[in-house]
Amino acid sequence: MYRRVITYGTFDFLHIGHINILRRAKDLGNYLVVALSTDEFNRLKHKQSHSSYEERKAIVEAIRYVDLVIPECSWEQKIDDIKKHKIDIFVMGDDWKGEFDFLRSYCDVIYLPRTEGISSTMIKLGLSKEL
Ligand code: C2G
Repeated sequence: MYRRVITYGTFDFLHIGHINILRRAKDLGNYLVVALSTDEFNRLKHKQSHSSYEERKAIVEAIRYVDLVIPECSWEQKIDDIKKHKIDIFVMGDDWKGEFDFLRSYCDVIYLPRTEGISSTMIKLGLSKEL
């Protein structure tokens, strides 16, 4: 039977932490939707992404674990996304632990451990893992 998973993010400077969460999210089911933050929504998150939405979308769509990429334009769209895409499992890294528990009325909510020692910010600042 179909187990449909969704996760959200900016996925700028794609790195192993992103790949790890996408792989684990897909392993929880058999269809993975990624809601990718638009450039405008990044501004709402006070994030400036290096790559445009179009570039980040093309990169995330190229990942074997990803079945569909949709735009994330607002904080409020998650319930509609879950209904529209018939989502069974919502997945985020555990830096978001607890933030999305309200979605438990609509689907399973799973927070997965982040990958230590890597972040888009570190890459942006040119820091190595050892720092
Ligand atoms: N991540 C991870 N390990 C890292 C870095 C990121 O597991 N070292 C995970 C994050 O926990 C998140 C996903 O990768 O689940 C995408 O990370 P970001 O692009 O930083 O996403 P964020 O800005 O947290 O957006 O509505 C939710 C927001 O859009 C989440």
